Amino acid sequence: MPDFAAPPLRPLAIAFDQATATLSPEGATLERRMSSLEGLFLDHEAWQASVADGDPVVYRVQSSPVPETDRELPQSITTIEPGTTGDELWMTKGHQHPNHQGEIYLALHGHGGLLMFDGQDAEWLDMTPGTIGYIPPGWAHRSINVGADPYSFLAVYPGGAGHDYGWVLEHGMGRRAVRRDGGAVRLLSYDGADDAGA
Ligand code: M6P
Ligand code: ZN
Repeated sequence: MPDFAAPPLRPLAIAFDQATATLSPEGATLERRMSSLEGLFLDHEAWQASVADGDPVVYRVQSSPVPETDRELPQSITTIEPGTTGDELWMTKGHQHPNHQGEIYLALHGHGGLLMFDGQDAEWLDMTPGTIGYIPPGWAHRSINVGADPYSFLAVYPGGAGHDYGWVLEHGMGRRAVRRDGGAVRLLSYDGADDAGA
C-alpha cells in the first residue's frame, strides 16, 4: 500500500560536496561491517576470520533527509572501502526492489563496478567518476570496489522501492568479482567455478 501517512517534504536544497562526497543536511548514516555481510562472500572461512579480526567497516551509506516513503525521491551516497575477503572484492550486500522500480547511480570517486542480475542474465557496468549507471526495473544490484581507494557513488531511487536482501541470498547475483595475487579484476560465475563474462 502506498504510504500517504507522511506528508511530502517542502522543496529543499541539499548541499552536495563533491570533494568529500557528503550531503548536507544529512539524514541517517548506515555503517555496514563485515558481520552484516553474512552468507554473501564465497569464502565463508575468510569472512569469519575477518569478522573475528576486528569486524571492519566495509561501507557506509549517508542519506539525505528525504524519507524512504512512496512518491518521495531519496538520495544516498555510499562509500565502499577497498579490500578483499578471500579474493573477492569488497561490495555492498546487494538487493532487489520488491516492486521492481528502477534506480540511478552516479559514480563520484574511485573505481567501482555495478553488478546487476535479473535472475537469469548478469550485467557489469564499469563505474568511474561521472558515469551514470542505470538500474532498470527488475534487476537486483550490487556495487563493488575494484580500485585501491574508497569508491563513492550517489544513488537516487523511488522512496517506496524498498530493499529485498533475501532475494539476493536466494538467487545470488549471477557473478562474483575477484582479484587474485594483486592482478586484474576477474568476473567469475556465482559459484566461483570459472571465469564468466558479464
Ligand atoms: C545505494 C542505494 C541504497 C542502498 C545502498 C547500499 O546507496 O541503492 O538504497 O542501501 O546503495 O546497498 P545495499 O542496501 O545493497 O547494502
Ligand atoms: Zn536499490
